[in-house]
Amino acid sequence: MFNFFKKKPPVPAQPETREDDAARHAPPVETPATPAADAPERDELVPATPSVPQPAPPVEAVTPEAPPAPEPKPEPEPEPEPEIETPAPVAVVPPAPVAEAETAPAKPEKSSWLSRLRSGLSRTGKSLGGLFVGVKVDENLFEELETALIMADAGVEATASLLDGLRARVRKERIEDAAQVKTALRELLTEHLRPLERAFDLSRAQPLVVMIAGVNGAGKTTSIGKLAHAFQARGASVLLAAGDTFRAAAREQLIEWGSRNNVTVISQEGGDPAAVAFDAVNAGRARGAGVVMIDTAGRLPTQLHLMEELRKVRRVVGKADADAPHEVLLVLDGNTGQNALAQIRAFDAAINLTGLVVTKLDGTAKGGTLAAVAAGSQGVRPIPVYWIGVGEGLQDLQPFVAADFAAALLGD
Ligand SMILES: Nc1nc2c(ncn2[C@@H]2O[C@H](COP(=O)(O)OP(=O)(O)OP(=O)(O)O)[C@@H](O)[C@H]2O)c(=O)[nH]1
Ligand SMILES: [Mg+2]
Repeated sequence: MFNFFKKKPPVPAQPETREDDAARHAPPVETPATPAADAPERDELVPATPSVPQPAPPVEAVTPEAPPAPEPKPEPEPEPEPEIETPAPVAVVPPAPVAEAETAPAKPEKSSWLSRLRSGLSRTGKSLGGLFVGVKVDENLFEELETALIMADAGVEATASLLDGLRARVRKERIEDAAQVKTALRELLTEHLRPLERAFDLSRAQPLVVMIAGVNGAGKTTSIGKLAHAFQARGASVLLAAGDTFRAAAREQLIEWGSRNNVTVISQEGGDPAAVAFDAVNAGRARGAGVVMIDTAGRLPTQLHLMEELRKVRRVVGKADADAPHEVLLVLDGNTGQNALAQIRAFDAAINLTGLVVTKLDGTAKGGTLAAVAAGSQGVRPIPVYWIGVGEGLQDLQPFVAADFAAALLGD
């Protein structure tokens, strides 16, 4: 447990955090007590309410009662993280009892989530895959393919490149059978998407600090819950930071995921998301956690002050650990279509993304957007897609595999 109220020795200078904005997330001012002389330095991270001085809301570490992994170390105190100390007035909420089936669901068969991906992308699968049935290999087929790829949100660059490659191959190999053209397209699509396929390296830092951002409702919090499960299965101890301090429900949602996975959640009622992230990284270091995942509130790229807030979270995390965040992930709703490219561009400009998580591919997504990302359409960098979401369950986040995705796009 931590004493987040205890006087903290000077935190490394935080010039940028002092300059920060009036807060969207400022907590309600109920007890306008003047901060004591030894008020925690966190106050520097909490946006001030202009006229009324206010104490920093308490940071809570919601820790499961008997977690297997992150054992609070009674002593010794870690040198560089003085604010993470021993017991204190911190709320420790034991996890709600969870049904066995929820905590340890049977590993789903690959075929089960693949078939969900296939059915999620079936709109594109039918329109693209259907073109090859009982037709001659002629210019008409190529034209229809072009239209279908554009309709699937693949974008003009990817569509042109795929069709050029397909035409060349059909010519070179003298393909006359439509089914073989389909196979060739599948191979070309796989190669086209392959640069987005990248394994997530859990071991390159400890703790590995992962910041998660995205527009409202994209699936950030749910994905964090699923990732906590996956990382634990790979032997990593996990700590979560409820950086969406604006909505109580958002905090509770993350705490619920923490409880399902038996991991500690650092949270704070109201206040500054950057402060929560900062504390979580320090807590993760003090506890020897393997991964710290920072949830953030949803925001639109057009909400410039909220994008600035996200930059601040990233900056402040870097003050707790100079190399952090090691991964900055954008969660994209797979149903978003071409607008996803604008989201990638804007979030990348603000916080320098290292990866994507594409959710809700079990719904009615067209899926072609990833081909557009791979082609660098509309000025996006081809950022790796670490995972795809294919359902709401704990196991429904799967690594992105180019060949599987290409097959689903063609209805195979
Ligand atoms: N079918 C399906 N639903 C998903 C998937 N991922 C997330 N969801 C659902 O999408 C909804 C929103 O998910 P959240 O995780 O709360 O999204 P968020 O980005 O944290 O939302 P805000 O914090 O409000 O911005 C929830 O109902 C999730 O269960 C997925 O891969 N498939
Ligand atoms: Mg959320």
